[in-house]
Amino acid sequence: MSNIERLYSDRAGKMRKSVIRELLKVAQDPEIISFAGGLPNPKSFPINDLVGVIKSVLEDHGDDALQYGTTQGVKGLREIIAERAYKEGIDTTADNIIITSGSQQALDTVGKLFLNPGDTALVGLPTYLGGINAFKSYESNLTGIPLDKDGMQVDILDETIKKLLKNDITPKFIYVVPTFQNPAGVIMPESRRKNLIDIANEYDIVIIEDDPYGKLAYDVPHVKPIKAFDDEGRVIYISTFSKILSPGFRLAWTIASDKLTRKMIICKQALDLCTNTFTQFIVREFIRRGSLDLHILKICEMYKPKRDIMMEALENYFPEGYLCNKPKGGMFAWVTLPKGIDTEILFLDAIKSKVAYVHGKAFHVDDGGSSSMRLNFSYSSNDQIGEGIKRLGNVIEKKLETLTV
Ligand code: PMP
Ligand code: G9A
Repeated sequence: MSNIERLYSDRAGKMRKSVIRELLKVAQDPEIISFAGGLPNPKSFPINDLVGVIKSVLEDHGDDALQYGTTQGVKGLREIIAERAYKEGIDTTADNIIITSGSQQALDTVGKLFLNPGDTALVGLPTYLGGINAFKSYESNLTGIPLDKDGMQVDILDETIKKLLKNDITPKFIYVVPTFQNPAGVIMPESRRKNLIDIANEYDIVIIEDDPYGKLAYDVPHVKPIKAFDDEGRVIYISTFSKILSPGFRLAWTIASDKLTRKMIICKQALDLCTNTFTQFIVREFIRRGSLDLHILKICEMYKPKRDIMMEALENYFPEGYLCNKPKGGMFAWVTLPKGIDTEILFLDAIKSKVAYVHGKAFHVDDGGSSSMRLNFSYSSNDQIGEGIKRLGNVIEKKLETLTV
């Protein structure tokens, strides 16, 4: 009998399965209405347009599109991203951009670059669980900073850093999802973004700004990314085509200073040599034709009513005392239930009633979040949203009854 497990690294032992990835399997049951994964609506995919784009890429650029590319990524795509970033207030060039295999790869790269075993990084309470898992896989300690309705609370951040420094611990970076946060849905106002930069400057640490949802704005004007206020080259900005076009392409990008970009390119080389060249050419052509901005408008028009339907259904079917801020953009509502119902336990009943969500603990690096749940509103049809929230409301009502008897 082999005992290969004894040969595993310490690191492998500490890696955690992603609850979201596990739930994707559950959600494949067609009877289940899934509010679990942060999936775009498949009806939004611009399949007809892409047929034409892919044909022209193969005919006009087949030799390069099917070849290995540089680690940094296709220059034409990086140039277009730089132009688009400039319009959002980030003054950069193609040289400071790396195309990554999803922003998940960028998060892993950041972990690889900064985290020794035992190092500390600061993350939101709650925060994106794929970030937690990527940083944990480098055996780091993650310290949580609570969020309020404006995102990460910078006064608590400042106090926490001071305390850590007193104990001779220098946190390596602050990981933040400032715009339509995953999972809490909140947006950080400009003044707080500036405070965050001031704190990072004061303690000479890095900010990892993860921004997949910034373009999915339904009720608020655009807020400049934190990177726009970064005069010292300490923000690594990450964004992705996953939520604004297609996650299947696995295309995202980083924007960082020269020296950080050089280092991240080396970190990436061992991961995949280069990002998928074919999809880079496809997306470059799609944007060049002016199709991406139209597509973003289309998905915002599709998702905003879904958000509204979910908010209304929550009001109709959830018991009194639940808490949920109406998200102004993105893909998620964050709901906290009354009477300390444990959403991880409740999940078993929810699945029996054919409805899924992600329980709140999955997004916490402390033991918080046990009575919260994250509900995705982009993936399901409008009818499914109403029906799914009704099912979930019933499941909660039943649980409340057992708690009161
Ligand atoms: N960061 C955040 C905050 C996310 O929500 C996601 C996907 N849900 C990712 C990173 C990873 O996205 P991708 O790898 O598809 O770009
Ligand atoms: O499918 C994934 O793992 C990406 C989605 C992330 C999320 O649901 O937050």
